[in-house]
Amino acid sequence: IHPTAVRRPHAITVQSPNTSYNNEFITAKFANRGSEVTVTDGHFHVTPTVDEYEFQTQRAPSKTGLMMIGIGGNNGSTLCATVLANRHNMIWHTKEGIQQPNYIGSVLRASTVKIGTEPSSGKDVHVPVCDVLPMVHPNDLVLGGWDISAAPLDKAMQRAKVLDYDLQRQVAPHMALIGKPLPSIYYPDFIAANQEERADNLIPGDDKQVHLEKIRADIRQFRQDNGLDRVIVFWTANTERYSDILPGVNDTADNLLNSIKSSHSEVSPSTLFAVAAILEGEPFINGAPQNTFVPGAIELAERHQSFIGGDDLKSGQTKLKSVLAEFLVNAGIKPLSIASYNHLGNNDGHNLSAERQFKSKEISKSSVVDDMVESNRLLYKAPQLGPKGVPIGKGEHPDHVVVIKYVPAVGDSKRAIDEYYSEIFCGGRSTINIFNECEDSLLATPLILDLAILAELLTRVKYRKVSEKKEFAPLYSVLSLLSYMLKAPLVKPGTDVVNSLNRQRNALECFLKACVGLETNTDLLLETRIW
Ligand code: NAI
Ligand code: DG6
Repeated sequence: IHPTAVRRPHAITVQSPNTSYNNEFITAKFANRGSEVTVTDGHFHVTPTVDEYEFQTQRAPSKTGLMMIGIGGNNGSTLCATVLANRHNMIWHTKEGIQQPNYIGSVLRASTVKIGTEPSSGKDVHVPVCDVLPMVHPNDLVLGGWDISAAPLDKAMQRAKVLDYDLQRQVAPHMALIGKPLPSIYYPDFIAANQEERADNLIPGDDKQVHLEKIRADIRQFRQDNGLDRVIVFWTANTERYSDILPGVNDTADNLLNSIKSSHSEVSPSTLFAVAAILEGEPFINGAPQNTFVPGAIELAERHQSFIGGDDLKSGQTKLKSVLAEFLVNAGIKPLSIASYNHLGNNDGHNLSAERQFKSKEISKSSVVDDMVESNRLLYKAPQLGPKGVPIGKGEHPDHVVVIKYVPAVGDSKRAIDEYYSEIFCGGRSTINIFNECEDSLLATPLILDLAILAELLTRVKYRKVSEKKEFAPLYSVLSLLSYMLKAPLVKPGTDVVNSLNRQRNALECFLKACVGLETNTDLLLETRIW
């Protein structure tokens, strides 16, 4: 078995008065340190702050199902086939030789976190991220979901043309057991017209309230049939166009529920699925870029204390962009333009060749450098202030262009080309060009697994502020801790989006460690700097 797929018992015990264990829970005290800054006459007054919290994590992972909307697509079918290959420890032949299944590309299973140093050698000790807290093993996820295409999963896998033939051959009988996806809802106005011929597996009628009830019943049935404690509902279906945000329609939870009752045309399939999951108390994650989480959906999640996360899986080009842009800006170099081009030939590319669906993707791919630019007003001028000190526009910003083209011949193998053109010392210029070629669905699948497994974990974590002496409460509904895997992270309304990949990863690591009472990351390494 490949090390990333090995099943380990929970491997860490923290010996500290701040951390306690019983059969049911891990409870840990955590000091949340920060500082408050006020500015007077250009002078910054900084006051360190500290708030004491306690985290309580239920130790036993839930028996978890993953219901994917779009299960018959490239991501959905690849995820099912690779989990099955891992579960049955299949090996297959490729032109390179014998291949073993693994979970490479999963942050949880294939990357590590430093938990301290070994006293005698002073060497850092790293463990897999999934060992910090008890998490669901991906092999144990019960898989199911919906698709507007009736192709059974073995045929859907063939259609996707992602996996080697020898693996497809072996996994096909297992895929056939998952069978045909559940019928889904199809409102043609939301995805590209070129998808119509796929739509042969539909919940009949056009009554959106009836559709909502049917999706809710599907979730309940899946939970019951498989004896599940938790179902993660995941949108990995086609990218939809943006929904218009209309006062009285989708701006509040009640308006959204009424709009579903009256089958308002601006309620998208993805929002309907999100509402179904929220009302069932199950986490919903949006792996595509459209604005599924209209304000009414966010308010509904808050009202039901259900968990939501999104938007849009961040697999290759955007991940690299958030790293490179941060590197350049933090090095004091000024990107003047970032021009990103990609072409691909899978069904996602076909759908994105339509203008309105491309627009959704363009928006999510474009926001990724905003916080880096905003953090450095030495390089980029701040926006001018209007009346009452309100900023006008976003201020100076690099030119940022995103192009996507559909080239059927290359299938799932996406080509991404990026040019970073920057100002350097005393008027100089630097150009960095990147060419990346990758199997899109093989990058996306581990992200879907990580998101589902983290979402399940976060439903088991509760917190309380020590000074308030209240009961433990669930985390806030919008799971911004999932940002590392998402291009346009959804965050608590009114709070800033963090795009920096390093900061996103750091937040996740710090949170997991805080839940077991370990200090947050520090690279101070004081002992190596002093006598
Ligand atoms: P795909 O086109 O192969 O699969 C989408 C599936 O969704 C299709 O089987 C389609 O029939 C189904 N579908 C469409 N509307 C539906 C509905 N209302 N209900 C149920 N099923 C529906 O696309 P792929 O490559 O699997 O990507 C899925 C989504 O993930 C796309 O929106 C894509 O933009 C997004 N994404 C993919 C990434 C990747 O690297 N593969 C990365 C980032 C996002
Ligand atoms: C072409 O842009 C298709 C898209 O679905 C991307 O493959 C996907 O959004 C991943 O994008 P990125 O920028 O994370 O590689």
